[in-house]
Amino acid sequence: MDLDRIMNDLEKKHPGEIEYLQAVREVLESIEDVVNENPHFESAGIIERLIEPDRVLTFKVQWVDDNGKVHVNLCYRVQFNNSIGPYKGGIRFHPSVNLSILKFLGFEQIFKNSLTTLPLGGGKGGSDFNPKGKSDSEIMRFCQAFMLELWRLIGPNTDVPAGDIGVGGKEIGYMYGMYKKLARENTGVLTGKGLNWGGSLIRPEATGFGTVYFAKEMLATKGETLNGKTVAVSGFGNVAWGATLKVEELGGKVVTLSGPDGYIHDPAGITGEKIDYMLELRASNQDVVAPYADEFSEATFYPDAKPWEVKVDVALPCATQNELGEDDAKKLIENGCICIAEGANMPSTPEAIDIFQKKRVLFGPGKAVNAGGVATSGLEMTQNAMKLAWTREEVDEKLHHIMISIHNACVQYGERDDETIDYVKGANIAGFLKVANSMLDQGIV
Ligand code: NDP
Ligand code: 2IT
Repeated sequence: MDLDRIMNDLEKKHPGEIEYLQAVREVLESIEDVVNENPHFESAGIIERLIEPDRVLTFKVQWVDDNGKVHVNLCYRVQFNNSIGPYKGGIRFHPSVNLSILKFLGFEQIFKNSLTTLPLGGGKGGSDFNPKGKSDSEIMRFCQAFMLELWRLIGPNTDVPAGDIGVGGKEIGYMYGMYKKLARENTGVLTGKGLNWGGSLIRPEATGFGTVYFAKEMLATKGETLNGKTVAVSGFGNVAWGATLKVEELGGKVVTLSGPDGYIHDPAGITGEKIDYMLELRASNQDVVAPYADEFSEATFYPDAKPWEVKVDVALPCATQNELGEDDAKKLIENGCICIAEGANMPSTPEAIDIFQKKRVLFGPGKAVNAGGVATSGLEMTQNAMKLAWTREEVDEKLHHIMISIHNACVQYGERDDETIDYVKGANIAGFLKVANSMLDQGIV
């Protein structure tokens, strides 16, 4: 495989799509040897076919705010690859959303979904709509207008969106209501639904729980557990919340959370009612974590800084892409951090990953670590198809089992000669092989 030629061609076709090019390069670097050992992948053009999405829908959404002002937002759905199942992936509402970010997320989703062991293809969608400071009625009107366009492209066996940054249970509810009205059907067309209308127990917690289950498996390879460990978490959203809950349950202590305004350090630990307070902060829709330090006096707020400067054993970046750079990685290592597990998608920059890999600390990439969210979405689709609901324990057990299988797949394909594990390589190869072989089976379509 001529990696440089492929990347040069891609850069020429999609100049400036930084995140997308970054995600593709990382995967191609990992799978280069496997592709070279399997010439039939090259003769079937698997790589060139895999790195471009099947299709991208771009549309505008116009809506009216509570004061009668008209707004126009850019919206997208990227259907990347459906070789192993219907397109599946979240919807992100954030002012930073653009095609590059959604293509990187859709591309990552192909391999992540493949790792879950479930029949799920890869896709992603979203809008530059900013939910911050919007009223419930404004969010409802926007979600309805968004679905008015999107509904023709999706379906329970075609493309099944879910939440991501800025899209949680509330937004999924408004979108589902509009889809149901337009399509005149009640099906599992979206996941992350409310428990009363087809949602799965554990789905809200699943990404964070899965992240911690994966970190637990990583630590076990070094004979370590989470018990007594201090943990830095970034973000204060859905994933950060689930991860904090599970770390507490397993005997660890989360001491940070962060937002776009800075980070909170709470050496006493973010436990019990403080974890509930994270939900309140998030629901306040104001995009700041600073109020935590007013509410709990043992905590300190550090404006415009990141939690990676705090001395911890484990780091769980759970906010957004490229939030952990080279200097942050150096600080974590200097302070003795032994395990970094990515709850968010691509939160570490390539330079940061390079440092973690060279220092041989445990580093788990997002597509393996945070796959518990989409895996539990897959379990929600199964329950919807059966028209049955599993108990909390049943879903949690299945999720736990899936995270162990993903860890095993990373070990199988990522073990280095020195017996340490390259989880980036392991996850990319394991995820790739299933998709590439399915593409071969199905011909050039
Ligand atoms: P939420 O919207 O619930 O939370 C995102 C959190 O990150 C918020 O606290 C958000 O603040 C914060 N954030 C966003 N940008 C920044 C920034 N530049 N600096 C610091 N904090 C920031 O989203 P999720 O928890 O669902 O998503 C978090 C990450 O996890 C994303 O990378 C997402 O793709 C990934 N993920 C999510 C899954 C899910 O099921 N929800 C599944 C797998 C991965 P604000 O938005 O207010 O700026
Ligand atoms: O990045 C992700 O895996 C998600 N946002 C969840 C996708 C899903 O379909 O549940």
